[in-house]
Order: sequence, then structure tokens, then C-alpha cells
Amino acid sequence: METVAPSFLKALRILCVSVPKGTPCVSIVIPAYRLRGIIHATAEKVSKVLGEHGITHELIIVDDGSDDGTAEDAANTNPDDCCRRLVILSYPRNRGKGFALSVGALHATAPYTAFIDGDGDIRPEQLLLVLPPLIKWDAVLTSKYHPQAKLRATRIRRLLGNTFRLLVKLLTGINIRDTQTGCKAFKTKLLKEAIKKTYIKHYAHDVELLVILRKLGAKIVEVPALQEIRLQAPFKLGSIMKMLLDLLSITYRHSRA
Ligand SMILES: Nc1nc2c(ncn2[C@@H]2O[C@H](COP(=O)(O)OP(=O)(O)OP(=O)(O)O)[C@@H](O)[C@H]2O)c(=O)[nH]1
Ligand SMILES: [Mg+2]
Repeated sequence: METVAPSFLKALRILCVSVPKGTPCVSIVIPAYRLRGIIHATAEKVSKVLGEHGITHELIIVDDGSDDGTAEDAANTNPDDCCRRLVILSYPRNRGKGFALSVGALHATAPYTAFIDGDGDIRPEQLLLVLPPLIKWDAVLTSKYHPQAKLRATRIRRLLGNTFRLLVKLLTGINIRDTQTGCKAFKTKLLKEAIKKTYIKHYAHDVELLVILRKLGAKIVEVPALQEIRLQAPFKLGSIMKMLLDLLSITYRHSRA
């Protein structure tokens, strides 16, 4: 298991020192769908890792219309002392991960915002890797296809991943190895500006957001995934078709705008 280099931790301290007193340094947006019994533990682990490094933060958990008591479970979160605000947002109908992230990001009050999946699959230490480059960059993405990242994937998942990456590049011009991994960081002001222009609500929202950020002149960088990422489960044909349609609609919409 990789650890975070001291130079990253130093950069992270510098990043947070410049934030005015009373304002949290980072808003953490955590999307959650049917995560009862899991979401409070994920949020606590995230808060603890940030607290260990003295990073003031707010947690924004977005329950994406779950029907299993996810929001109630989120309310049981017991955050670290460095957490300045715990916000739980919930709405009755399931709208998709992209929608949940957008709602959460629009509630951010810190100058930097990070996304991390609520299912606990991504180690919270990954946040210590995506936040420091914000000193220089506007958006930082976790990449499981980065040369320094470890990936264990079935052949079919690898093939699907490569095909998706090629399609994204051909259709949108975005040359990013991994648009999909659920841990990313942004300058909040630019993120909010971009999010207001998105309309895809599901997984292709990640691609649309990057297309818009690029148009706004954002500098985007990828950092390696700290942990070995396992891609095993095959996608359903219906999900692949939906993703493809969303990609085409992003291309149509944003190449004309
Ligand atoms: N599946 C799903 N997840 C959602 C939705 N809305 C928010 N999420 C959250 O988005 C995050 C990522 O969703 P996952 O289904 O785990 O996607 P993934 O990590 O790419 O796929 P897996 O490899 O299956 O874990 C999780 O924290 C979910 O709880 C939704 O409508 N569907
Ligand atoms: Mg997951």
C-alpha cells in the first residue's frame, strides 16, 4: 500500500494556511445511494484522516433518494474536531450520482471542494493526494490508469475502460486517462461555475464537467490512485448504451455552445 509523500503533506498545509480563519479549508461532498450502515463510517474515516493533518473541513453528504434509511445513517456521523459543519442533504427521488454531486457542490462554503464516493471503496488518504496540487491546478483527478497506479481488472473491464477513454477523446477532445474514479478536487468557485452549466445527471456527468471546465480555461491534472483498484464486475449492456448516448449528447451540446 502506497503512502502520501511528505512534500504533498507540506503543500497541503500551505494550501490551508492561506484560507481565512473561520472558513473551512475544504468542503467534502460525499454522494450516497442505498448506503445504510456504511455512509456514517465512510464520512467518519474521511473526517479523521483530514483531522489528523489539521485540515479544517465541512462534510456534505448527499443522499440520492435512497429508500433504505441512508440519510438517517448519515445523521449518525460523529466527525473529527476539525470538522466545522456537517450537512446532510436528501431528496425523495433517485436522480443519479452526477445530480447528487452537483447539489452537494453548490452548498460548499470552503475555497476548495473534493468529491469522494460514499461506499468506502476509495481510501480517504486519496484526498491527501488530490488536494495539494490545487496550489497550482484548478482540478485534480484520481487516475487508476496513471503509470504509477496499480490496477487489477478483468480483460473485459480493461477493454471497456480503454474503449471508453478512446471514445471520450474522439468525441469530446478530452485527453484524460481516467474521468470516472470517484475522488477529485477543485477550486470551488470554478467548480460551481461549471456545475451550473451541466445537465447530465448520471455517470457521464464526470465527462461533461471536465469538458465545461476545459472550456472555462481550467488547468486539470491527474494523480495516481494510491490503492490498487479492482475492476471485476462486468457492466450491464443497458448501462453501456446509456453512457454512450450521454457521451453523444455531451458532444452535441457542448460542441455547438
Ligand atoms: N449506483 C449509484 N450510485 C450512486 C447514485 N447516486 C449516488 N451514488 C453514489 O455514487 C458513488 C459511486 O457509485 P458506484 O455505484 O459505487 O460506482 P463505481 O464506484 O464507479 O462502481 P463500483 O465498481 O460498482 O463500485 C457511491 O458513493 C454511490 O453511493 C445512483 O443513482 N446510483
Ligand atoms: Mg463504488
